[in-house]
Amino acid sequence: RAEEGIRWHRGSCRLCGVGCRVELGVKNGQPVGLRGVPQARTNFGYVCMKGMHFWKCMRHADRLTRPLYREKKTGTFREISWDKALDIAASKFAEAVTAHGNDSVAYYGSGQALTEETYLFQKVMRGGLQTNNVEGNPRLCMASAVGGYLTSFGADEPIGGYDDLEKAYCFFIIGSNTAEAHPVLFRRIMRRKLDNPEVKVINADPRLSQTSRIADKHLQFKPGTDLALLNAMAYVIIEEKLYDQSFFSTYATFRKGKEKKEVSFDEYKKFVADYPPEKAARIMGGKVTADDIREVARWFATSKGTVSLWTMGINQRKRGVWANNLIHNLHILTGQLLKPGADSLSLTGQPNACGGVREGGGLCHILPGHRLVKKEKLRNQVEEAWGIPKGRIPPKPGYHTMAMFSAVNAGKIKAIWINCTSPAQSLPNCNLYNKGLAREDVFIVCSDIFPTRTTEYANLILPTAFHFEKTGVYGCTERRSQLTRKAIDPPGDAKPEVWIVREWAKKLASKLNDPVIAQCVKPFDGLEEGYELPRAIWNEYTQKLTKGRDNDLQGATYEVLEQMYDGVQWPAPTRAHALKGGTVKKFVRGMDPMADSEATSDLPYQFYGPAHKDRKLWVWLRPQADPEEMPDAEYPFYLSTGRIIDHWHTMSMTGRVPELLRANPYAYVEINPNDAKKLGIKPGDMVEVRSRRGVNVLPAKVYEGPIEGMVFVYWHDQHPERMINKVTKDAIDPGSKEPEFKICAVKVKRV
Ligand code: MGD
Ligand code: SF4
Repeated sequence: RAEEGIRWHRGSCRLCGVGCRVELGVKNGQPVGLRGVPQARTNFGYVCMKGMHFWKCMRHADRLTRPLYREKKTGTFREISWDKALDIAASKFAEAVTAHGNDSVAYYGSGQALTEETYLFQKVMRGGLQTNNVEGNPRLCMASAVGGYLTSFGADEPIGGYDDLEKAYCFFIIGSNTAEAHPVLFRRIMRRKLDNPEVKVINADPRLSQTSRIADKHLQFKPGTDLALLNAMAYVIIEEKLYDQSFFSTYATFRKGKEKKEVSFDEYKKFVADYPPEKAARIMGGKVTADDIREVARWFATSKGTVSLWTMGINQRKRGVWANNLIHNLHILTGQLLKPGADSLSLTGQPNACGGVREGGGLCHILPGHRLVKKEKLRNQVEEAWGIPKGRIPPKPGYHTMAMFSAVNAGKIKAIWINCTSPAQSLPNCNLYNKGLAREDVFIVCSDIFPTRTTEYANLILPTAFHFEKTGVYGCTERRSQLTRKAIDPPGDAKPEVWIVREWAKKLASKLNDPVIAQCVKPFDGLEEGYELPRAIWNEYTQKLTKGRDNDLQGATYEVLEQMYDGVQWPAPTRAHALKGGTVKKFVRGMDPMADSEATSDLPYQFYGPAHKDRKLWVWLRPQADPEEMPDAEYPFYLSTGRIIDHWHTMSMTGRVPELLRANPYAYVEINPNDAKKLGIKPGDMVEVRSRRGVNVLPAKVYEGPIEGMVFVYWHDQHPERMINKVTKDAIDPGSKEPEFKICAVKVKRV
């Protein structure tokens, strides 16, 4: 009877990158529950606790419902109409462009915005306002994985997907607390192991986490030493001849240095000879022995199928791209790739970091369809698709995230639109960048569903529709695009972003007297915002800009996505292929239509990715490299930060769900019992965690999680005393520009 009158609306989960297929229950126009979809191959009906509860924040009293404006950041917000709000936003951006040039404006978006939203924002910024200052928070999580895939496999995004989990015999989980950050996938790994006791799980992580608890071997080492581990595993694979010579001599070459110089297998062997397990174990410290390294290398190489899984412990590092390369190396050397149950699978943090941002042109150097900004031919293809003059998109990539907020600090950016993200809390060393956000000469628009630490710096706050209050596509970890249809109305005057951008662009066009800006949104004029508008945007993107690209999505129309229980994995160039679910494994002839159409030989695997002209996989010579900031006499501890199971990022959503807040109401610092004893810290004592940049005061959790000499704090808490990004360091990977959230030096004392 409780089910009476409830209609269930299919969509995907709002939160993490697993992309669970769910249904929202709606009764009398209000959300009343959420359940998994048993037919969905992403999650087989399971959802985790935060996924199950997120709908409870949909009607929270804090929801933003009217546009709010204040001239000065010290002033008080007042409600204004949409017309007035968009007029102000257009005037301020137009003024900045006129007075300071096109690169004085910027868009900073999110791997949680729908693909249609990211696509339209970047179209107006690049094609209309002629700036590539288009960035997003995936720079903070996925950029190193992108760099790794491009440099190792020649194409971004993984080859396989979740299907491999049920076929794998060895899981190599490194730098990922899958149990808490990707719980439903972790359940699949656990199930696989419980059903098949011969399956091995290796966990490589400086912290004993919930994930480590199912590991056959947990390698616990000093933060920042896993490049030595990965090279030492390659050493064992070579020493014991566990490699698959026929695989790598057919499909791979060996590369080194900035010049990407090709070298011989012998030279690679010489390089790896510098990492005998005994030496690596000494570098890694902790409890790792040479025998451990030998054993895990054997498991990895000799299993019938090995899947590696990693996230931010590898990506958020000064040498994140290198660490990604070294994982891929192991797969290429051993041929643990492309066959069932074998893959090098980077897990995405956010629900649409792959889809909307990596594929849709949401970063400063890429255009939709994995096109590089700096390539004229590719820019021209986009200009042609948009019907705008050739040469309209500038050739220079815009600011990457940390450069963008440094430019805000320096007053070089005069107007910035922040959508679906809260950099005032999520940027490393945030105190420094918040000074820029506070500048009166920087006009800030925030579009969000709730007030956040970032809206505190805004001039204009625009209330947006939430998930299930609008229609659009998310693309999860495994190249899978899933449609969520609008099921309920947003509260008050909140509007979908696609409507907001379209109306803003029209006003911009008239203020700057520029018909090309109007042209960017003309194809969408007059379309109803709940379904027709996002569908038209999706059509333009997929039909005009993915055709023939490695993420070809032409077959995945809204009509097809509505029919599919769990969406479509690209490439899906035709309707027929999309209706079969798309491509489970890229590059495999007979499975991937592009591997067939792009084939240049009879070989079963065809690496058609755009970045490697030789159409080969590349094994890289990458040395061990220390983090930017090492502990020293003054700051003797490593600090690491990450997620916990109950919360999502800045807690703007999960912090407003009573069940989740009760489960974990505030951040604490995890400290190893031996360190706690030395410092006289007992459980629950208030502890100061201080770096060269800032300080937090938090209760202590004395726990054998972090290795000795390391402390861990979850980063979700918004409280000014417990916002750990005041303490973290803004060092970045020189290749991917991703910050090293995972490692910096701190001192710790009881207060
Ligand atoms: P979120 O809380 O996900 O954090 O950091 P953020 O992106 O800043 O912000 C999403 C915002 O979108 C919320 O304010 C929410 O209210 C709003 N929102 C929800 N739905 C909608 C919608 O439909 N439309 C609009 N316009 N807004 C909506 C994430 C970032 O943080 C990332 S991606 C990573 S990987 C980093 N991880 C990390 C870490 O591991 N450690 C530390 N110390 N810091 C980190 N920061 C990074
Ligand atoms: Fe949502 Fe991720 Fe949980 Fe699945 S695992 S229900 S996608 S938060």
